[in-house]
Amino acid sequence: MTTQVSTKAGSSRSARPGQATLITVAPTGAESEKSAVPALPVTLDELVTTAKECREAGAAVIHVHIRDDAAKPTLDLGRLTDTVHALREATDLIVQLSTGGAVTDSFDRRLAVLDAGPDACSLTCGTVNFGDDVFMNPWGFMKELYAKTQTLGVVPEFELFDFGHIAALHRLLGELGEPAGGHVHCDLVMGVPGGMPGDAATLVQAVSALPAGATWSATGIGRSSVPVLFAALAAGGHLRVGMEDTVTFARGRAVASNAELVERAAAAAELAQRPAMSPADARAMLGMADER
Ligand code: KMH
Ligand code: ZN
Repeated sequence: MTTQVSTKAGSSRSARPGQATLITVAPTGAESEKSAVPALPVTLDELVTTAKECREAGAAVIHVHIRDDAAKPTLDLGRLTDTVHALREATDLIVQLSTGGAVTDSFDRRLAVLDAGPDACSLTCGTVNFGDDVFMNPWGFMKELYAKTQTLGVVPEFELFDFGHIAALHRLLGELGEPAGGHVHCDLVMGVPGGMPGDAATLVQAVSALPAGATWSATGIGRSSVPVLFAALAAGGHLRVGMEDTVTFARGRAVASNAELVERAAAAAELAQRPAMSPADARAMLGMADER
């Protein structure tokens, strides 16, 4: 594994021509209501079915938020653990649990997510206005969460909603060292009301500020999902798509399933001559051990 962790911005953050595209699916999130979005997978059965369909369509990673029996977001540890096992049983996808949860979740609950034994987790690198809410990620919490990923060997994906988050990522790596797996992988989350806008110029600027040697994906929220997808491919990045980020496939047309978002991403990646990456190749890229 060629690994370079640097706290300085540098070059070579883009995929080589012909290198495959890592596609992450984020199927559920914590924000949409099942009653408003009936296609949203909220039960374990629905999530497993979605995972299989998305794997078939070209996803290599699944970013997981779960719901309770009333379809409300939960970080219940037993449910999270069962979910990790069920997804592993049914697919070879990399299972990445959200440590962001919902804006109402406590720091303690968010830290405890790692005890469910996922392959990977999200780790947001700073607080951000989040629509009418605030998504809290103060420095002390970030550090504690990152240290726990290192102790448990869970591979973090650094979620970057704004430019200050990139500065905080450099600081985190400088103070605590390299992540589990030794490789830095980031996700630019663009177009959140309160975060950086989802457009090509912003994406290029953000990528140029990432640590040297880092790989990155990007996702655009809502109407920025398609422009960010094409900008990410053009700039040599990887992709995240899913109903966590958009519930509209095209103007006036609701998303029918997560799989159709993955299919669209895989088709665009194929056109860009960087076809979808297998989970095994994604594990190698991220410095992960083989399937657990
Ligand atoms: N639901 C958002 C408040 C993550 O998964 O780590 C946070 C979020 C980020 O979705
Ligand atoms: Zn999430």
